[in-house]
Formats: sequence, structure tokens, C-alpha cells
Amino acid sequence: MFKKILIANRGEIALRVIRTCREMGIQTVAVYSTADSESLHVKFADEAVCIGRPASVDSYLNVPNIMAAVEITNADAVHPGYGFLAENAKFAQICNENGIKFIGPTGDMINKMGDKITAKETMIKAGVPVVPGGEGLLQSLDHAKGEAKSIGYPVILKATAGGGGKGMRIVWEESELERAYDTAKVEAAAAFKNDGIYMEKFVEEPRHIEIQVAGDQYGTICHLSERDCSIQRRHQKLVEESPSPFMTDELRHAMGEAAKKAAGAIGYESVGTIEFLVDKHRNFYFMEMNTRIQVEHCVTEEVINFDLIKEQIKIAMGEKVSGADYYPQMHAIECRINAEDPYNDFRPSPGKITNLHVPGGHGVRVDSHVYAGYTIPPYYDSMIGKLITVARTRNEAIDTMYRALSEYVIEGIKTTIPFHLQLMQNEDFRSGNFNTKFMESFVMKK
Ligand code: MV4
Repeated sequence: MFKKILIANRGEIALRVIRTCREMGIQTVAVYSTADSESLHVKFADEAVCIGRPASVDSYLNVPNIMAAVEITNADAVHPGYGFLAENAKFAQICNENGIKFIGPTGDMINKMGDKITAKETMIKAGVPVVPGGEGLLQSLDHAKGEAKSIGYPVILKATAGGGGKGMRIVWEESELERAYDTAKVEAAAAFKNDGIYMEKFVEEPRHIEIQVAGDQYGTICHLSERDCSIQRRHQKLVEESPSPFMTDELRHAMGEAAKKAAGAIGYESVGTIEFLVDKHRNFYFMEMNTRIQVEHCVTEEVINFDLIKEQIKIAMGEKVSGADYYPQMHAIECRINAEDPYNDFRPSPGKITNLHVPGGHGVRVDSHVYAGYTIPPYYDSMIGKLITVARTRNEAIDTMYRALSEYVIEGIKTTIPFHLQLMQNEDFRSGNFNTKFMESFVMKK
């Protein structure tokens, strides 16, 4: 049904979408900023339109410019990728109102999950477990004190317009509450133009395990099992895998059913992800929903042998999902290759790639938009590629990852490859003994 898709994104995800469109016989339009004219997504698309200056607000976030590119190329759908406009309800609405299909959920679904208190209330009504704590906005410091007393310390303050860890404050005892309350409110107002904050019990040393879901416009939702994303640093994921080493068949079933209920509660249409916190007793709690395709979708693709971008496009074209759930048949691990210096606090390291050798061989997948001679611009995310390995067992996937990382040559810039090499040899990582605090105590060996 779609003849031409405009990809409102850049980098590896733009390339990822172009590849699937090619296989489906769909024409592609790339958009690019003046900093990205030499980028591979521009070269690989059937057409390309420059949409503005390097700063994201002038190009990849500039809705009028993107809509103009849609109009001049006569595209009939927009794929937003992740980041940028992927969870912008207004953009989704503008596309759909102009007869351009936004490949994702409706603006209304994005809004229902975008406000965290609304999302939490929806989950409670749907019977999805949420972290115990206050329902609704905190009205005053006294209100916060009362709630914290009944929840029991430690508690966490979160911005209702937040997400992804921005503007959170952990409070260990009442003496810290006033300061935390004030700063959380000021930060939320500055970051999200909405100073609404709420309180939850602070779950200590949780794992971050998310469930991939896919829903169609006929109300059918299936789950595609989990990804473990506990290896993160400052809310940036570094490694993701499926299945989770912490998972049991019973927990997967319970989380899968909860994820379907969560998506079903808003009549979700498209591919999406329900994020859960999982404590050491395997209690799980809804955290938030990502109403987009995610960076780490590839590990799910590898363990269930399924093209999630193709599924997302087919759902947008009005096709049905299968109705069956999907279970991991393999083990996959993804290492994010960032232009950052792991020996120097993961400081960004943009610049020219002078020499490049990409790993290959059995069980190795590389999703990347860079090439020898390419200059990584300093304006955007530092991720320059994803290395994914797949094998029958976790140990084998780790061994393949170590081998592939050892083959990878990227010269001219610093990358996270040395970090991943050390992680693959780390005893706690190898034994699956980790949670979201893992990176707080990880130190690079010289
Ligand atoms: C929490 C939590 C502990 N208890 N909520 C971080 C991202 C945002 N989505 C919510 N986050 C957390 N919420 C309660 N009640 C701990 C985190 C958290 C975290 C979660 C997932 C992955 C990494 C994390 C790192 C620090 C804190």
C-alpha cells in the first residue's frame, strides 16, 4: 500500500528502515541536515532532501521542513525511527491530518503514555503491577511528607512529564525531602515546562527488563518476549540482551501477559515496548511505555528471527498481527559502539574515521552507518553502530561477541569497544549477576 516512505531520522536507524523498505519494494526518501550530506542514509535512499542546519531543532526536529520534504517528494508515509520526533504526539497528528501515515501509534496513544501519572493510573485500572506509592501529583511539601511516611523510605520523586531517568530524585530519609522536592520541581519545570512531580517507593538494585509488543488496529496484541537492559550508565544503555539471564518461564509468562494488558489498555497500535523494574524477588513493576521502535530492537529480531521494522510498516498499512506470542529460540547480545572514550568518563569523541574494519562471520550482525573516511559530526548522539551476536547459548553469544569485538578496527576516534571487551570478560557479567547499579562500580582496567 505504501509506495514511498520518508524517513525522518538519520544514522543507523535511517539505514535500517531503508533496508527493509528495499526488501518490501517501497521507495525511500532520506532527509538530512547540512552536517549529514555525506551520511550513508543519504546515499542509500532513493531520494534525499536537505532539511536544514546541523542543530537538531533546525533540521531533524523541524516539523515544517520535514512536512515540506514530504510534500515535494510525494511520500505517503513517515517513519520516525527513534529519538527526534518519534514520540512527538503533535507530529504524529500533523502527519495523519495531512493524509500522511505516521508509522507508529496515534498522537492520542503517545499522549496517554507520555504523561507518567496518567499512564500509571491507566495501568492500575488495567491490573498491571505498578511501583507502590502515591497516585497523582504531589500538591505540597506536607503532602509529600505524608505520602513518604505511608510508603516508607527510601522513596523516589519523578516528573510526570519526564521519562528515561531525567529529573528523578531519590530520598532516603525525611530530612532530605524538602531539598529534593524543591529541586525536582524546579528541574521538571525547566526540562519539561511542567513542574508536576509524583512519588514512588524506591526499588533498590532493580533490573531493567522490557517486553516488546506489537498491536494492530483490530485490537490484537502479541508480545515478543523480553530484553534485559540493565547494563546502563547515566540512563544510557550500553548492552542489551535477550533472553534475560534473570528470566524464568513463569516470569516471562507473567510479564508478557502484563505487557499485553498494558498495551491493550490504550488500544495500542504499532510495535512498542513496556519497561519494567524487576526486583531481586522477581516482583515486577510497570515503569513506562516506549511508543516507538527502539535502538535495541535487533536483539529481539535475532532471537525470534523476525523483522520488527517490516512488522511495524505492515501494521501501519492495516495488516493484522499474527496473534501468537513469540519466545526466544536463540541468545542475542547487542553492544552499542559509541564514539566515546571509556577511559575518560565516556567523553564524546567525534571526528574522522581514518581506518575501519567491520567484524563478520557466523552469528555476527553489524548495524552501522559509518565508513572509512566518514566524519562523525558533534551535533548528535554518539552511537556509531551496534554489534549484535547470536548463538544457541548465552556463553556462546558472549564468546562470539568477544571475538567480533577483537576483530573490530575503528581508527581516528575513541570508541566503547575497549569497554565491551572488558565487560565480556567480567565474571559478574558472564554469570548474569548484574542489575542497573552494575556500571556504578565498574572500573576500566588500563
Ligand atoms: C525507579 C527506580 C527505582 N525505584 N523507580 C530510571 C529511568 C526511569 N524510566 C525510571 N528509572 C528508575 N525508576 C523506582 N520506583 C530506579 C530507576 C533507575 C533505573 C531504571 C532502569 C534502568 C536504570 C536505572 C538507573 C537508575 C535508576
